[in-house]
Amino acid sequence: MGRNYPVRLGIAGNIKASVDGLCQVMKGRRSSWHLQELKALQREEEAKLFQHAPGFRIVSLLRDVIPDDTVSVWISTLFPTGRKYYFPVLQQRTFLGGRGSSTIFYAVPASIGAKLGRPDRPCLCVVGDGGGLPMLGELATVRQYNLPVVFLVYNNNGFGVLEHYMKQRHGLEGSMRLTSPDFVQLARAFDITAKRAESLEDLRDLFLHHIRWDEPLLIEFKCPDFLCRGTSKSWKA
Ligand SMILES: Cc1ncc(C[n+]2csc(CCOP(=O)(O)OP(=O)(O)O)c2C)c(N)n1
Repeated sequence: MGRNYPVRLGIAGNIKASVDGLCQVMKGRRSSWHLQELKALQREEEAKLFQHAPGFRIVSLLRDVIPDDTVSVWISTLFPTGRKYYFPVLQQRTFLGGRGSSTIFYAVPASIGAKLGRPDRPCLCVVGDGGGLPMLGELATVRQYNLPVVFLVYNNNGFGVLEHYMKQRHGLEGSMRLTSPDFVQLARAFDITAKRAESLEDLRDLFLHHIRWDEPLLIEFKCPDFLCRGTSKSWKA
């Protein structure tokens, strides 16, 4: 204890007994946190995000339309860059994403593993065209084993996150563009049902009325660029 982090109060013991003991100690003490104030601040921040960070609206929309126990697997695409902060996780072990170097090729295979691990839960995989395409050969596996993962591919024909940085930091435009395929046709080539959404309304409608979570499915989301702009940095501004 104390080797990796300095410790102010070290407790070594059986977890249950220790937590029970801590509860006894804390009982009757008042928290110095003002929950009402914090809630008000949170609502204020969210209202700002709704106005200035359209990506936040997409993340919120997804939270609204997918079942609470959906296991969602993400890579760091442009719109979910704020997912770590703004996507409410409602049940344990339902939120997967590469941390640290945030590898973009993680989500597709990880979602297959997640579905196999918890076949009883819906599974949503969120990828960009850049991070998704190199791994979508795995659709063959998805088809072969009939794995009902829903893939949401945000296709902006580019490494959007990096395009944004290149523009902001170096004044370079267009350096991160990609020629991406038609993902609907690509999925259909694997005999996987595929749909296209071109607006937030389309996306909401698809999730509410056309997704049953019991078959492999791919949605290509071709959201207008301006709507999906935003990085975690600008979102917090
Ligand atoms: C394996 C790996 N290579 C490169 C990167 C650097 N990287 C971070 S985000 C990104 C672009 C992702 O593009 P895309 O998946 O199309 O999503 P978008 O940013 O367009 O929303 C890249 C290349 C990474 N995180 N992991």
